[in-house]
Amino acid sequence: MSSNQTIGAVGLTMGLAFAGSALGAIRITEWMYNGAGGTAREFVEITNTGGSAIDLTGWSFDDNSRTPGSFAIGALGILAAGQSAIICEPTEAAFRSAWGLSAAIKIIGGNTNNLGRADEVNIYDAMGALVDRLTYDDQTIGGPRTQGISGNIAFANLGANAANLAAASAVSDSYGSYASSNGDIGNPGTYSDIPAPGVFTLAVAGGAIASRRRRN
Ligand SMILES: [Ca+2]
Ligand SMILES: [Ca+2]
Ligand SMILES: [Ca+2]
Repeated sequence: MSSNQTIGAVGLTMGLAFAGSALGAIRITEWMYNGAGGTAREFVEITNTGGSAIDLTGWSFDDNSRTPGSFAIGALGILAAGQSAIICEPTEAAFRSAWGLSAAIKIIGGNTNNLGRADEVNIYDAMGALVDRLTYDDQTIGGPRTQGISGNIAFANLGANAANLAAASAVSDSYGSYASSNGDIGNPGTYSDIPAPGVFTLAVAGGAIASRRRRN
Protein backbone atom coordinates (compact mmCIF):
# COMPACT_ATOMS: atom_id res chain seq x y z
CA MET A 1 0.00 0.00 0.00
CA SER A 2 1.42 3.41 -0.94
CA SER A 3 1.63 6.15 1.64
CA ASN A 4 -1.19 7.98 -0.15
CA GLN A 5 -3.39 4.89 0.10
CA THR A 6 -2.46 4.60 3.79
CA ILE A 7 -3.46 8.21 4.39
CA GLY A 8 -6.71 7.58 2.50
CA ALA A 9 -7.47 4.52 4.65
CA VAL A 10 -6.78 6.44 7.83
CA GLY A 11 -9.00 9.27 6.61
CA LEU A 12 -11.79 6.80 5.83
CA THR A 13 -11.48 5.20 9.26
CA MET A 14 -11.61 8.57 10.96
CA GLY A 15 -14.57 9.55 8.82
CA LEU A 16 -16.46 6.41 9.82
CA ALA A 17 -15.61 7.00 13.46
CA PHE A 18 -17.04 10.50 13.29
CA ALA A 19 -20.10 9.21 11.41
CA GLY A 20 -20.60 6.65 14.19
CA SER A 21 -20.49 9.27 16.93
CA ALA A 22 -22.79 11.52 14.91
CA LEU A 23 -25.33 8.70 14.74
CA GLY A 24 -25.17 8.40 18.50
CA ALA A 25 -24.22 5.68 20.92
CA ILE A 26 -26.47 3.79 23.30
CA ARG A 27 -24.63 2.89 26.48
CA ILE A 28 -25.51 1.15 29.75
CA THR A 29 -25.27 3.92 32.33
CA GLU A 30 -26.80 2.53 35.56
CA TRP A 31 -28.03 -0.78 36.95
CA MET A 32 -29.47 -2.35 40.10
CA TYR A 33 -29.87 -6.15 40.15
CA ASN A 34 -32.28 -6.25 43.11
CA GLY A 35 -34.22 -3.87 45.26
CA ALA A 36 -33.33 -3.44 48.92
CA GLY A 37 -33.64 -6.69 50.82
CA GLY A 38 -33.45 -8.71 47.60
CA THR A 39 -36.84 -7.72 46.27
CA ALA A 40 -37.77 -7.88 42.58
CA ARG A 41 -37.20 -4.22 41.68
CA GLU A 42 -34.20 -4.44 39.38
CA PHE A 43 -33.58 -2.00 36.57
CA VAL A 44 -31.12 -1.15 33.83
CA GLU A 45 -30.70 2.35 32.46
CA ILE A 46 -29.46 2.99 28.93
CA THR A 47 -28.59 6.44 27.58
CA ASN A 48 -28.07 7.88 24.13
CA THR A 49 -24.63 9.41 24.68
CA GLY A 50 -24.25 10.53 21.07
CA GLY A 51 -25.30 13.71 19.33
CA SER A 52 -28.27 12.40 17.33
CA ALA A 53 -31.53 10.58 18.03
CA ILE A 54 -31.56 6.78 17.80
CA ASP A 55 -34.57 4.60 16.98
CA LEU A 56 -34.64 1.53 19.23
CA THR A 57 -37.25 -0.29 17.15
CA GLY A 58 -36.24 -3.94 16.98
CA TRP A 59 -33.68 -3.64 19.80
CA SER A 60 -33.51 -6.11 22.70
CA PHE A 61 -32.04 -6.92 26.08
CA ASP A 62 -30.71 -10.12 27.60
CA ASP A 63 -28.78 -11.18 30.69
CA ASN A 64 -25.89 -13.66 30.67
CA SER A 65 -27.67 -16.04 28.31
CA ARG A 66 -26.56 -13.58 25.60
CA THR A 67 -29.47 -14.12 23.22
CA PRO A 68 -30.47 -11.23 20.93
CA GLY A 69 -34.24 -10.80 20.85
CA SER A 70 -34.70 -12.35 24.31
CA PHE A 71 -36.55 -9.34 25.73
CA ALA A 72 -37.76 -6.77 23.23
CA ILE A 73 -37.19 -3.11 24.11
CA GLY A 74 -38.22 -1.62 20.77
CA ALA A 75 -41.31 -0.08 22.33
CA LEU A 76 -39.01 2.52 23.89
CA GLY A 77 -38.98 4.09 20.42
CA ILE A 78 -36.72 7.01 19.62
CA LEU A 79 -34.16 8.18 22.20
CA ALA A 80 -33.06 11.77 21.69
CA ALA A 81 -29.42 12.75 22.18
CA GLY A 82 -28.70 12.62 25.90
CA GLN A 83 -31.97 10.89 26.73
CA SER A 84 -32.10 7.84 29.02
CA ALA A 85 -34.57 4.95 29.18
CA ILE A 86 -35.30 2.23 31.72
CA ILE A 87 -35.73 -1.54 31.39
CA CYS A 88 -37.15 -2.86 34.65
CA GLU A 89 -38.60 -5.88 36.39
CA PRO A 90 -41.63 -4.16 38.01
CA THR A 91 -44.45 -2.93 35.84
CA GLU A 92 -43.87 0.45 34.24
CA ALA A 93 -46.53 1.99 36.49
CA ALA A 94 -45.07 0.56 39.69
CA PHE A 95 -41.54 1.67 38.79
CA ARG A 96 -42.66 5.16 37.75
CA SER A 97 -44.61 5.58 40.96
CA ALA A 98 -41.86 4.31 43.27
CA TRP A 99 -39.26 6.65 41.79
CA GLY A 100 -41.62 9.57 41.17
CA LEU A 101 -40.78 9.70 37.46
CA SER A 102 -42.75 11.84 35.04
CA ALA A 103 -44.43 10.48 31.91
CA ALA A 104 -41.53 11.94 29.91
CA ILE A 105 -39.18 9.22 31.17
CA LYS A 106 -39.26 6.19 28.88
CA ILE A 107 -39.75 2.91 30.76
CA ILE A 108 -40.36 -0.65 29.64
CA GLY A 109 -41.42 -2.90 32.51
CA GLY A 110 -42.04 -6.59 33.05
CA ASN A 111 -38.53 -7.72 32.17
CA THR A 112 -38.28 -11.44 32.94
CA ASN A 113 -34.54 -11.90 32.26
CA ASN A 114 -33.86 -11.39 35.91
CA LEU A 115 -30.48 -10.13 36.98
CA GLY A 116 -28.62 -11.84 39.81
CA ARG A 117 -25.67 -10.74 41.91
CA ALA A 118 -23.24 -12.09 39.30
CA ASP A 119 -24.78 -11.53 35.89
CA GLU A 120 -24.58 -9.55 32.70
CA VAL A 121 -26.48 -6.84 30.83
CA ASN A 122 -26.50 -7.10 27.04
CA ILE A 123 -28.09 -4.59 24.67
CA TYR A 124 -28.65 -5.63 21.05
CA ASP A 125 -29.68 -3.56 18.05
CA ALA A 126 -32.31 -4.45 15.45
CA MET A 127 -29.77 -6.59 13.56
CA GLY A 128 -29.00 -8.57 16.73
CA ALA A 129 -25.56 -6.98 16.99
CA LEU A 130 -24.19 -6.33 20.48
CA VAL A 131 -24.28 -2.61 21.24
CA ASP A 132 -23.07 -2.64 24.84
CA ARG A 133 -22.35 -5.17 27.58
CA LEU A 134 -21.80 -4.94 31.32
CA THR A 135 -20.52 -8.05 33.10
CA TYR A 136 -20.67 -7.60 36.85
CA ASP A 137 -19.99 -9.56 40.03
CA ASP A 138 -18.93 -7.59 43.05
CA GLN A 139 -17.35 -10.72 44.57
CA THR A 140 -14.97 -11.49 41.70
CA ILE A 141 -14.86 -8.45 39.39
CA GLY A 142 -15.23 -5.83 42.08
CA GLY A 143 -17.36 -2.71 41.97
CA PRO A 144 -20.51 -2.07 43.96
CA ARG A 145 -23.02 -4.71 44.99
CA THR A 146 -26.12 -3.20 43.40
CA GLN A 147 -28.80 -4.55 45.72
CA GLY A 148 -31.01 -1.66 46.77
CA ILE A 149 -28.28 0.78 45.68
CA SER A 150 -27.65 1.22 41.98
CA GLY A 151 -24.27 1.40 40.27
CA ASN A 152 -23.31 4.23 37.89
CA ILE A 153 -20.87 4.17 34.97
CA ALA A 154 -18.83 7.35 34.58
CA PHE A 155 -18.63 8.87 31.10
CA ALA A 156 -14.97 7.89 30.67
CA ASN A 157 -15.83 4.24 31.33
CA LEU A 158 -18.92 3.89 29.16
CA GLY A 159 -18.79 0.93 26.82
CA ALA A 160 -15.69 -0.46 28.55
CA ASN A 161 -17.49 -3.29 30.40
CA ALA A 162 -15.68 -2.32 33.59
CA ALA A 163 -18.12 -2.93 36.45
CA ASN A 164 -15.21 -2.65 38.88
CA LEU A 165 -15.03 1.06 38.05
CA ALA A 166 -18.73 1.71 38.70
CA ALA A 167 -19.79 4.00 41.52
CA ALA A 168 -22.49 3.12 44.03
CA SER A 169 -25.30 5.66 44.22
CA ALA A 170 -25.55 7.85 47.31
CA VAL A 171 -28.29 10.37 48.05
CA SER A 172 -27.42 13.78 46.51
CA ASP A 173 -24.38 12.51 44.62
CA SER A 174 -23.26 13.97 41.29
CA TYR A 175 -25.61 11.61 39.43
CA GLY A 176 -28.61 13.09 41.22
CA SER A 177 -29.39 10.02 43.32
CA TYR A 178 -32.28 9.88 45.77
CA ALA A 179 -34.32 7.29 47.66
CA SER A 180 -37.37 5.70 46.06
CA SER A 181 -40.54 5.14 48.07
CA ASN A 182 -39.23 1.59 48.58
CA GLY A 183 -35.96 2.84 50.03
CA ASP A 184 -33.83 1.98 47.01
CA ILE A 185 -31.10 4.51 46.16
CA GLY A 186 -30.49 5.48 42.54
CA ASN A 187 -31.20 7.96 39.76
CA PRO A 188 -33.07 6.04 37.06
CA GLY A 189 -34.12 7.90 33.95
CA THR A 190 -31.40 10.55 33.79
CA TYR A 191 -27.65 10.50 33.16
CA SER A 192 -25.75 13.58 34.26
CA ASP A 193 -22.23 12.65 33.20
CA ILE A 194 -22.32 13.59 29.50
CA PRO A 195 -19.99 16.53 28.79
CA ALA A 196 -21.75 19.62 27.44
CA PRO A 197 -21.87 19.72 23.60
CA GLY A 198 -19.41 22.65 23.60
CA VAL A 199 -16.72 20.43 25.10
CA PHE A 200 -16.97 18.05 22.15
CA THR A 201 -17.01 20.92 19.67
CA LEU A 202 -13.89 22.49 21.18
CA ALA A 203 -12.07 19.14 21.22
CA VAL A 204 -12.87 18.46 17.55
CA ALA A 205 -12.04 22.04 16.51
CA GLY A 206 -8.77 21.88 18.44
CA GLY A 207 -7.83 18.64 16.70
CA ALA A 208 -8.66 20.12 13.27
CA ILE A 209 -6.54 23.22 13.96
CA ALA A 210 -3.65 21.05 15.19
CA SER A 211 -3.67 18.87 12.04
CA ARG A 212 -3.89 21.94 9.78
CA ARG A 213 -0.85 23.40 11.53
CA ARG A 214 1.05 20.14 11.07
CA ARG A 215 0.32 20.16 7.34
CA ASN A 216 1.48 23.77 7.06
CA1 LIG B 1 -32.83 -9.57 40.39
CA1 LIG C 1 -29.93 -13.84 35.02
CA1 LIG D 1 -29.19 7.34 35.92
